[in-house]
Amino acid sequence: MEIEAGLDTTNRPDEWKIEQGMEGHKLPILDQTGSETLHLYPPRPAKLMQDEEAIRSVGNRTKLFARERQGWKGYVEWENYPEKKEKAHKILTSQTFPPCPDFNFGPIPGTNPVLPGDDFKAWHAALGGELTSVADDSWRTVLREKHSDMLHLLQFPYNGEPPKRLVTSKVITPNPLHFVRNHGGIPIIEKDKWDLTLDGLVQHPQRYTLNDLMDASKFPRMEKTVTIQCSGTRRIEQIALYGGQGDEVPQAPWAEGAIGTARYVGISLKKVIKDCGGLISPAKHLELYGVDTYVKDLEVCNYVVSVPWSKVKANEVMLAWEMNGEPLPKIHGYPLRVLVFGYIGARSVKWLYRIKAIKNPSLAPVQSREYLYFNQQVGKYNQRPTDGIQIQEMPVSSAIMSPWTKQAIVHVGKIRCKGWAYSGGGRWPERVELSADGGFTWYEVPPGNLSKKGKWAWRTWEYDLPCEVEGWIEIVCRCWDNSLNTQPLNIRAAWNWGLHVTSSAHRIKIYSVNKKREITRKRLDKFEQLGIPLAPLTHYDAVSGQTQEEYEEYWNTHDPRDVDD
Ligand SMILES: Nc1nc2c(c(=O)[nH]1)N[C@H]1C(S)=C(S)[C@@H](COP(=O)(O)O)O[C@H]1N2
Ligand SMILES: [Mo]
Repeated sequence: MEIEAGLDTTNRPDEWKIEQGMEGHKLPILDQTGSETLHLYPPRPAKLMQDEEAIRSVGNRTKLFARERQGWKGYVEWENYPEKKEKAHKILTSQTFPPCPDFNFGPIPGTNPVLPGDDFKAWHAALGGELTSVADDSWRTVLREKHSDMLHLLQFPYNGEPPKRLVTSKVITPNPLHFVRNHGGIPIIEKDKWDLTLDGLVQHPQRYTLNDLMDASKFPRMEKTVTIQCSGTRRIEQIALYGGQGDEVPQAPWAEGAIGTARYVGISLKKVIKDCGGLISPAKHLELYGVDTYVKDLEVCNYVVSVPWSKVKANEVMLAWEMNGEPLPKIHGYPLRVLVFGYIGARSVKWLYRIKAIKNPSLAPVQSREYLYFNQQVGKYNQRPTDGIQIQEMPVSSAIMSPWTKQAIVHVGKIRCKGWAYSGGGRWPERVELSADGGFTWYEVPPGNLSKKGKWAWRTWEYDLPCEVEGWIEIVCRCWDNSLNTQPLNIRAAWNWGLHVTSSAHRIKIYSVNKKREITRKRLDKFEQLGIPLAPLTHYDAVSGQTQEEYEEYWNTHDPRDVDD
């Protein structure tokens, strides 16, 4: 075939990037089911549609989705009103919304907030009523309660984590730096207007005010140091390896900061159940209701999950009103939240208002359709919720907070490292190990370099990792817990479509510049004399490592490069 040079092109300007897999969201899917391969391109966004008549037929939204109770700003009760849920669903399905950016396969914006959450904002606006101002109110609460250096992964529903340097700067995470994971808005609840309903399969259903629950003569106080870890922690490593489910909210692109540790004060849920006369058969689970509104598959609900009674019975489920010596911040569930020790963060319901004793694990979407851990060969086109393991106890994991991947480090034989280690289910880190050679040889972090043990808490650590070599190395961190569980050695081994529980050993690539070596030391001195900055690593500087005389002198005194025969 003759190829003519010409100006006409059928390429798109980003052809090369697409061919190199750098714009995965623009790739056609190849359909090879027939004799010819078909290219299935992502469709252009269709024009937005709004069926005004259908929306109007639902009725007055301000009345329909009104605040259920005075003093509970941002609260719409959905679970008691199936017909209200249906109407909300009709509103959301009678129109289309602008598509959201694909951060999972495409580029992640370099902004803070990283993602705006436009779809959730649009859904809230479309529903109206009490939800109208929730997005703005929530952001105001973030700005009021959170550290100004927080990395806002998603503006609404708010999801944010501290930057690496602040994740482990304290063993107890200061409240403004504790990560936040929300599925909906942040309700603003007046403590004196709040109460908790306990119903379902209990002998005597009850309502409790906060003062009732704080009555120490009735419910003994409990004070615990508890680490909350989101199952999405370190998700970005799975995303970087392979694209997974790209749904914006459940899949906030967390790094290592979706974990935090605080000292909580409250009571054991078990005592409250006892106060209600105990469970009635066949109750085996407790369904926990949060005030906030969550939209899943355009269905609207309150945030609802469940925990098994066996966990409650062991006094491992706490109702807490105090966090690090302060009333619970609004963003963390004021006035009362649940803490399920050693479980995935998703069970620790914030803005708790109802507990219902039930027979089986909750059918609510967060419990039954999300936070599921699938086999690696289960993905978008062959997934059924019943195939996933319901994530409850968290496995052992760890992370290096310093240095960062792709950093160059000038050192004299040891690289200063810092990080955290955690294990769920009442197990705790016993040993943290670091490798400077990709996981072949392991150094133990001296036990004295780990923070104190706690049954339900992480341990922070630091270590000067010996490193003799120059060049790119991979530092790996892994933890062994007290049951001798440890972490899979690579991401692929634990990769899953839902991008949950990135528990593999944490790997970072760093460039080692070892000043203990004479050649390196001399060369660094030369760079300094010439006033050439060290960064960036990959910049070429025309400074030879040898003078012409040194070069020639070498060949005069050594075997030549070439041989004659
Ligand atoms: N009511 C309510 N409770 C909730 C959530 C939520 O969206 N709504 N998110 C859960 C998830 S997934 C996690 S990881 C933790 C995070 O707790 P934090 O925001 O206090 O760090 O809260 C859990 N409790
Ligand atoms: Mo979570």
